[in-house]
Amino acid sequence: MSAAAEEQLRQRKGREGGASAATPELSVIVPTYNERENVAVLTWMLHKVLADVVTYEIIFVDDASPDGTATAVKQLQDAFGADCVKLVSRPGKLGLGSAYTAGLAAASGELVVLMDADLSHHPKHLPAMLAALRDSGADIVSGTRYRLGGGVAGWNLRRKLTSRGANLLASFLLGARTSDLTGAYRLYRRQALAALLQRTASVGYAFQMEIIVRAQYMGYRIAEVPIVFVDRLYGTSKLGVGEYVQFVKGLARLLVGL
Ligand SMILES: Nc1nc2c(ncn2[C@@H]2O[C@H](COP(=O)(O)OP(=O)(O)OP(=O)(O)O)[C@@H](O)[C@H]2O)c(=O)[nH]1
Ligand SMILES: [Mg+2]
Repeated sequence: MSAAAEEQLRQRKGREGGASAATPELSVIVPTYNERENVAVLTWMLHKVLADVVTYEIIFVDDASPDGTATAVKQLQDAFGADCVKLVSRPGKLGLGSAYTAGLAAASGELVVLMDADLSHHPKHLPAMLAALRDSGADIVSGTRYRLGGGVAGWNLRRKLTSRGANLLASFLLGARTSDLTGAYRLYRRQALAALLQRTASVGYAFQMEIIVRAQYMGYRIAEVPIVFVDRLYGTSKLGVGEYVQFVKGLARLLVGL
């Protein structure tokens, strides 16, 4: 076992009065498609931030990335231990929604965070998100770019306006109380996420919107924590122009279907 994995195990045992920690408190689900350059940095950052705060596992859900992301994750398993870094390998690019479901099936934590691999979702926000869940008794903590203290770094004005406009339009039309409907950085109680994934059908940004609007309509308590979203440094976006069409379709479906 590596030194890092031993250290995590030691800290888990320390927090739990020596009991073995077979079940981590937190599962971090990270879908990946061509994120070879990002997975090691993300794993290291998560370890630095979480080791003293919570017991955790990281679950990468990789869709046969041609760049060899899965091989990079396997190297991380050697370094951090296969109980700390898990890999769910799927045969091809099957999309984000089903990646979250596959990740959840492999997760053992009572708390589950969904985050992107590209370092846009900084692990430093996790302690505040965990504290907000605990203190407020919420079922979901949504990272928000659109409350005081939150923001976006590295986007041009057009992308900022598009995102803000889409959020305001959707909030207005759907009566949403959450400020960031299209963000993907969220912490869930496991049962809430399982129930929501079962019912959510949209893809892309509309998926993030549907899940949080459904959560509100289903009566789940939602807290918000400001996050600063940083545009990806390495790799390329998987979102194209079709995303706008999907968003409008998803919005229309929610308007008639909720
Ligand atoms: N497993 C899996 N992961 C995916 C798929 N599509 C995207 N991802 C991952 O989902 C996360 C979000 O995708 P991004 O391409 O970063 O989308 P985005 O953040 O909206 O756009 P950019 O940051 O501008 O690239 C990243 O970790 C991707 O690697 C997919 O079909 N399958
Ligand atoms: Mg991204």
